[in-house]
Amino acid sequence: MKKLLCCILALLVFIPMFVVGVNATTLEEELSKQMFDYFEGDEWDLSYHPPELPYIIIYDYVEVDDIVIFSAIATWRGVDFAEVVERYGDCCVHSGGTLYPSHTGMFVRKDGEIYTLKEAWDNGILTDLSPAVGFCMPKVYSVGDVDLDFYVSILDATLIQRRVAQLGSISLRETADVDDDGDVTVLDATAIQMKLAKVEA
Ligand SMILES: [Ca+2]
Ligand SMILES: [Ca+2]
Repeated sequence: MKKLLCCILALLVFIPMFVVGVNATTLEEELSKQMFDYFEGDEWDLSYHPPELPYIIIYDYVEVDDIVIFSAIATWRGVDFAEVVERYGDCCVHSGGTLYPSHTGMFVRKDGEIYTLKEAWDNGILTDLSPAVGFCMPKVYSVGDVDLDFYVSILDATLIQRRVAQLGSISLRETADVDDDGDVTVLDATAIQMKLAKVEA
């Protein structure tokens, strides 16, 4: 009887872990497998860093309705160290000197098909990148997040006001140009304040 109780107890403890574990890894494994096929046609660049076995790294992913936004690389590909910032609506994607293709290594899966982020955006498959804010490889920021802490707060507006002429890094400038006019001005600080006021209202 005691044994039976122990077994039941063990099952109660392990079944949820198993179920959670399966759910947590399935999507990542599925994406890895699919991206291996996706990249397979590429020429391998083993001058970069020959891994013992070529594999796919899925860095970040998020499911939104019927699509998955994720970042991935194939380890057999060379890395582009360019600092690229691309804007998609109210978000900025900062390559941080990594990942390829499309400089950013971000993809969208819908109905089993893989699209680069740019393809998905240009074709209207993805119209809001904000669920991916907080991705770290590459980094995805909200426009207005001037101090790059992944949140838009009044501190970001203050930072612009204080340092309009001296915003240093390219990513800082990109996320600070809230109204997307190509320059960082006090109007961008105002735009952040208005945005925050709208959220609070
Ligand atoms: Ca911020
Ligand atoms: Ca501006």
